[in-house]
Amino acid sequence: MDERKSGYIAIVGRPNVGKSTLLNRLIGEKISIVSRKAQTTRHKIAGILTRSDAQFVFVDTPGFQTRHTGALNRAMNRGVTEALASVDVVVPVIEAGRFESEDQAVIRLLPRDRPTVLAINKLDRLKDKATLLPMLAGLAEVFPFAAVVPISAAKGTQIENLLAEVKKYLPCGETGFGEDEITDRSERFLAAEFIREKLFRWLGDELPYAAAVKIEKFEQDGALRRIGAVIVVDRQAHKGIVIGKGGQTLKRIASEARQDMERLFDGKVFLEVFVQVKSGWSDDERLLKSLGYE
Ligand SMILES: Nc1nc2c(ncn2[C@@H]2O[C@H](COP(=O)(O)OP(=O)(O)OP(=O)(O)O)[C@@H](O)[C@H]2O)c(=O)[nH]1
Ligand SMILES: [Mg+2]
Repeated sequence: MDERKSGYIAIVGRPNVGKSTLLNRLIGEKISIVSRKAQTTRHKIAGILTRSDAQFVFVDTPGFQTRHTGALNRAMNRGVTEALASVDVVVPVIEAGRFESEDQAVIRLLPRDRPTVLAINKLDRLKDKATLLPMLAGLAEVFPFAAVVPISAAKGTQIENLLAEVKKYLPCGETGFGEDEITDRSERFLAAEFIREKLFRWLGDELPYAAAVKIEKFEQDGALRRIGAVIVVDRQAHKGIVIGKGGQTLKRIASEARQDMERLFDGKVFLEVFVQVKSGWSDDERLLKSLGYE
């Protein structure tokens, strides 16, 4: 019987602190999408790291919303509170040198009965490392953290320290995932997410929030995958922007997403992407369900 340490760890925090970057760094593969814009992650996704002595199941969550309302944001916040309720260890993420009221709001949500290891991310951005000390002292008064670890998810700094602190609080028991499993999500889900990441990269500041991605076809033929996807937008005018002049924007989005898929799936991908207008999709509970929002 396998009696390693194993358990679930929720990664939570305000939007844009680097939660998804951290998840990818922890498991060493890109499975969670990242962008410089806030509110990139919309769905919980687990990343699994299996070592000889422990299995860590990290759950990346959407950035917690304090300002916006609407069905999509409500669904995203629900995902965060559900994750907090069901994990063994909590890793809240904040940014070095930047503790805001939104971070405070996340700290208020944390369950008091769960070991909580705070990660202070983007250490590489901090010019004067001495400013960390007063920050650490202040944080100790905010919440009884089991440990506080300054890290850089982007550079990979102090990640082993974070893992060592988390491991201390994992229960012993049977591991739930196989040795080579890296996520709880399907390739179909990941394919949609990779496309959504490119929308964030190529589509200005507003449009990515008004778009969703749906996979309509996913067929596997040996090492070849044939994938058909639809980008759902809110308005007719958005459709033209996504397609771009002579189809250039859509082509770039599809090509970059396909490369990410081929890397992760380790096989060739034929990807077709269309654009469809569905007004009000982000505030329509039924439509949200059909797009995979629980
Ligand atoms: N300099 C620096 N930038 C980082 C670091 N970690 C993440 N970033 C950047 O911060 C931005 C946000 O990263 P994400 O990983 O998408 O942040 P997130 O917390 O998952 O954001 P949401 O999903 O929107 O809540 C991206 O531009 C990352 O490249 C870090 O350690 N150092
Ligand atoms: Mg994210």
